[in-house]
Amino acid sequence: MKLQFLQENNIKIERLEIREINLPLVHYFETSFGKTEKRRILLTKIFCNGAVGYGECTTGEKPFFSHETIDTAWIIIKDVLSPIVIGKEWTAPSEVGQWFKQIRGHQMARAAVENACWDMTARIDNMALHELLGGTRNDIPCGVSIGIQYTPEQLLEKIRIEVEAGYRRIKIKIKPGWDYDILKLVRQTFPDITLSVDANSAYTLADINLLKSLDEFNLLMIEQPLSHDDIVDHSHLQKQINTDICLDESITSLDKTRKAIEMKSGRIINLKLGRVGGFSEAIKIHNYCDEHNIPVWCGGMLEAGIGRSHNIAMATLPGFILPGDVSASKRYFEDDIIDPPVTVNKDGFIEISQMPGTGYEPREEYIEIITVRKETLPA
Ligand code: OSB
Ligand code: MG
Repeated sequence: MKLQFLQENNIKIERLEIREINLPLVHYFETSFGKTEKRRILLTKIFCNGAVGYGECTTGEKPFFSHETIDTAWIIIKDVLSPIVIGKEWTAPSEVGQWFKQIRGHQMARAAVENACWDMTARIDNMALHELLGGTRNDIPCGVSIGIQYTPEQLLEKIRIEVEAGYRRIKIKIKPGWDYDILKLVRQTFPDITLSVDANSAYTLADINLLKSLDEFNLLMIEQPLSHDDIVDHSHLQKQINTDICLDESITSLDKTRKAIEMKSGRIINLKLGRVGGFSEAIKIHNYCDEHNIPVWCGGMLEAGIGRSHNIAMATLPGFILPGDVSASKRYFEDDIIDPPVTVNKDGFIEISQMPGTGYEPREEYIEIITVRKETLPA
């Protein structure tokens, strides 16, 4: 069935649909760069010969995590990516990413299109997406990322809920003024949990003493303490602290990953599918880290169900040995856009569906209801 389709019809995008949906978060999410209460999410859907594929763009609403926003991604997909891909045939979805190589930046926009091509290929091949990617895990370990709260008590309560739910690693967001004292309190209350912190670039090397002081909390890692595009200062910092640095924002490509590892800018990589431009680049980075004994884990961007299901598929690759930030749908949204929603078992694992595709089907009617704009390309 697979070969027949591929031999007789190379796959191509006949039509590309982009839409924006709005989804309120069940609880606001605050990081050092700002607070999000409602998600504005760009979804892609591609069509070929009656087959479809879905993608989700992982941009934020504002350019605070990276330069991209949902609005820049909309323009890039419409004016730059769609003219490149529409009508052009491919035999493997990894080729699509190659066509975008000439584009500087805009990885999340590229990923939203490339990942839809992988999604469609899995459906056409009647194969599980994780299998198409080369994944080997039957379940994936999950952690949670807990934002900055109004009060320390609120944070402790959130941690308690997630620990009791079975999550295998707790990550809390830190920023100047919400760091040492908060961690001291968290550690006093939960001496044994696997704990990490994420600064989202809130510090500089001038904060070296504060960053050194965090060594006393036995953290699994400190994520992206310094500038969003830096690997030089992180390398200086890693030499001076015991806690493992994990790079998030800085890892935008395989090339950047290689340089960061060569410079010893960190010892762990948070791999985000959108931030690196899609599945092809993510697989390359995974393989590179695996060969260099650098543990990777799957980061999150407050994704709705389509992006979440793609993250889950990616996290089945063998090098994803640490718990990711991919957690249950209900932690984010009252009503996720996929059926079934993502659930996490009491031991803190997501069990991998062996169904063709992702095992999570987009709820078309519901998606239509929460759509605020839509365009079909070519126009
Ligand atoms: O730095 O990992 C991050 C959310 C939005 C932008 C950046 C980050 C995050 C998270 C949340 O930490 C991860 C999630 O639960 O999806
Ligand atoms: Mg991060």
